[in-house]
Amino acid sequence: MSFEKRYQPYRGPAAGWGALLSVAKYWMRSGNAMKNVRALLAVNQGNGFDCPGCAWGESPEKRPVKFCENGAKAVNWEATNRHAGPAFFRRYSVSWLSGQSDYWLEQQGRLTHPMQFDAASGHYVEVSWDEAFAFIAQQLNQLESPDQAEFYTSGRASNEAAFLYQLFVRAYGTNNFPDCSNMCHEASAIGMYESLGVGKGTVTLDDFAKADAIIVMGQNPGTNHPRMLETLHEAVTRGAQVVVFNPLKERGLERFQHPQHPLEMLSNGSKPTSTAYFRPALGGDMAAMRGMAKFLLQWERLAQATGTKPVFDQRFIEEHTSGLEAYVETVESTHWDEILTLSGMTLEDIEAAARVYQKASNVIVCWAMGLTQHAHSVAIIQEVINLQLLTGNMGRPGAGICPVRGHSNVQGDRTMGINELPPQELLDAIEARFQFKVPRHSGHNTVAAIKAFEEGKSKIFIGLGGNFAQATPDTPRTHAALRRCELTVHISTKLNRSHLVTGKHAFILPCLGRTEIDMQASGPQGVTVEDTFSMVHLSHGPLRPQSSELKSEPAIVAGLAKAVLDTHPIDWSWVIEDYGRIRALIADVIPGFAGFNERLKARGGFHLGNDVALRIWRTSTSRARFISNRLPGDQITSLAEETGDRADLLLQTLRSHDQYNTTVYGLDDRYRGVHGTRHVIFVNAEDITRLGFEPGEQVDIVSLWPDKRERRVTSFTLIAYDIPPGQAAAYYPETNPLVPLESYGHRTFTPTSKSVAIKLVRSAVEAGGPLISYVSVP
Ligand SMILES: Nc1nc2c(c(=O)[nH]1)N[C@H]1C(S)=C(S)[C@@H](COP(=O)(O)OP(=O)(O)OC[C@H]3O[C@@H](n4cnc5c(=O)[nH]c(N)nc54)[C@H](O)[C@@H]3O)O[C@H]1N2
Ligand SMILES: Nc1nc2c(c(=O)[nH]1)N[C@H]1C(S)=C(S)[C@@H](COP(=O)(O)OP(=O)(O)OC[C@H]3O[C@@H](n4cnc5c(=O)[nH]c(N)nc54)[C@H](O)[C@@H]3O)O[C@H]1N2
Ligand SMILES: [Mo]
Repeated sequence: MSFEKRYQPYRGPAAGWGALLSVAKYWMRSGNAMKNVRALLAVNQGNGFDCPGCAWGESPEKRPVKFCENGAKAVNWEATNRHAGPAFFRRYSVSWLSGQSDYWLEQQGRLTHPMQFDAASGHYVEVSWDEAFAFIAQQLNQLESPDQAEFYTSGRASNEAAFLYQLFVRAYGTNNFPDCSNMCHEASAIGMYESLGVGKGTVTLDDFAKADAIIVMGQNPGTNHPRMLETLHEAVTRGAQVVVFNPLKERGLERFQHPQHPLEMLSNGSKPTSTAYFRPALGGDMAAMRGMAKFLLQWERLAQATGTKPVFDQRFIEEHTSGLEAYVETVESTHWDEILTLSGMTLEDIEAAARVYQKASNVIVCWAMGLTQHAHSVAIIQEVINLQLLTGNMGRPGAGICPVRGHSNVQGDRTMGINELPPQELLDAIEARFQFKVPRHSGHNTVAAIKAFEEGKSKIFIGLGGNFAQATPDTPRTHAALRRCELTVHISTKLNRSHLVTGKHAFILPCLGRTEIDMQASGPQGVTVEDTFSMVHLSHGPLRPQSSELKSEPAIVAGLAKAVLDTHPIDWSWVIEDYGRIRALIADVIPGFAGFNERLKARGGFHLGNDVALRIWRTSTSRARFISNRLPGDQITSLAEETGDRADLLLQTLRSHDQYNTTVYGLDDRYRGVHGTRHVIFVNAEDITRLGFEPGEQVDIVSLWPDKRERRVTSFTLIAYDIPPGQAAAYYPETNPLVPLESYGHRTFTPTSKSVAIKLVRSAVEAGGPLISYVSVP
């Protein structure tokens, strides 16, 4: 792997040879090459395990290879032969480890033993599971109120682990369930619930094969959902339209080389993955959709006047929707100049997009973080839905909406009840089944949890996976808040920074990963997950555990629960003997899971069903609702009014090709041409000149916010990049210190990671800083 710092634009297709080489590199680096071939071949297979990468679904048909480059990185990352055990922690103190990069920390390998922080020596020291559980239980039982503890979940946790966790926490007495979803697809869930009565995607993989237009908004599947490229590629090949809305020209959304097509590989050929590419302003998609709706309305009127084929689906609108009149009024009263300014698109582009949309009979709209991490994200999602309702593209084959989920089981975790605002029906069902008084008041989301720590109101943090300290906004402030805790506990596979941001007491509880055999009293256990398409299936790890001391996530949750609650409300040890017993409880409580154990026997699992797909609307009007929201104002201008200071640029924070959220696998971002460093900021060449800098120069980035706190990250190299003027992009989590804790989405509380107002300041350049060799864009 190259450590040379270099920028050189990439011209090849996505996937293909580059991906194959990269798979080989990570595979060799895992130190477990032979063992991991077996593991990789079991990825996403009927009898294998669910890829711990993204939540894209898999068709049940048999194929020898069902993983992608980044899935292979995730597997090799987990199934490494390196270990961070007791000897490692004797050698390195927490303060020494804190000086290392996130990349270095995760490179140290798998955690092998439960560890307890010893404040006197400043080291983590080995502890037995029983002692750990007893200590944590004593701390939890000692709080004045259960609401002083926060129970975080990251979306890799299985259904079985998540269900037990929520049962334990509710029986303990709180709904404080901050989770990664709060920072991710919250806007999709809120927007969709209100408009449609369902918070999940309405389509399955089959629908993609039937769509004649697929719109991909605010998403970079070439890196984050690589298996989706196959779907897009197939769509383009059969003549469907694939329309992209993305300010960046993401390589995977332009060309793709199929790594499993020998001819394409040998001829080094490639095929397009899109047919049209539009580049909106950050947060400009709502305005773009509004513009499209304006064209559709105009054409509908023309069709009515001339008696030609209608544009709207009048029958669907009449039978199934409410709120059309108010929406049409809103569309009409939105002025073009506002639409053009906010969307950052030309009238011609908006018309072209509307034309493609109008011509297609079946349209699917997909999206990810580019739509959900803005202040007005709920309104963006609802505008997408409004458009689909006008044309009846909802609840029929080949049409619908698809919020493409992030973590492999983030959707399942919500289904299992990881929710700080639980639906009353869920609480009723838990109460009826387990006969205890469940807490009814709402709990803390991620931002509220950080605030509660900061104010000293919450005192215990327990994390089921994830990397809370790094994934969350306002990093130094969040770290300070976590340090105020009495106790921090992390259930993890690998070392990360959250383990080093300790409360007064701290524990690391190491767990089995997806790739490993989970042996319990009744034999090896499988766990279940739910993908983006609401398919639920079993996952069985094929590899021997990395250490005999590891426990599974369900076993750790049950161990904690037993220490806190003994056998209330269930016999925690008994259910761990056979996870079928946990699934039987899930079947009793969670809608859609009746006969759970039986239904898992079907190849590829089973579909949970989706009311929208059946045109059943569980909304306040019992119909699909057009919801009219106002376009937001210009963010930089309104912030300038509040702060008296005008930002240079609007920054989006995103993922490189070599990372999984806060886990940094490597320092390259192949498709964006960056090698050997992550300390770069992508800015348009004109903006670089306008701001008085030169490409390749080092800058500090500061963000603006009314509270006037200093938020700064230092020494980022300026890359002159093909990005719309006024915008910038840089990697997460390095830029999280710039995201103010109070800058979150309206109603979502999702940090606005895709729109941060920033200024650039010349860095005091240190010798040996991140200067990189620079091949400029021709
Ligand atoms: N290999 C790998 N796979 C992953 C992850 C990973 O880190 N690595 N993370 C997982 C998780 S948890 C998630 S949530 C997903 C994330 O998947 P993505 O959402 O694809 O991830 P990001 O890197 O945040 O990319 C955001 C994309 O949206 C575009 N964008 C930003 N702002 C806007 C906007 O205002 N409008 C439009 N139209 N586009 C915009 C950016 O240019 C970029 O292409 O991936 C999942 N899969
Ligand atoms: N600025 C900015 N911030 C963001 C985002 C952004 O785009 N920009 N994206 C947001 C999004 S979409 C998300 S989802 C969050 C992600 O937030 P998190 O889910 O909290 O973070 P991850 O980096 O996915 O967590 C990685 C850690 O999980 C642990 N882990 C891995 N596998 C397992 C396992 O099988 N079991 C257990 N118990 N632990 C495991 C490892 O110890 C690893 O270090 O970040 C959010 N933060
Ligand atoms: Mo996510």
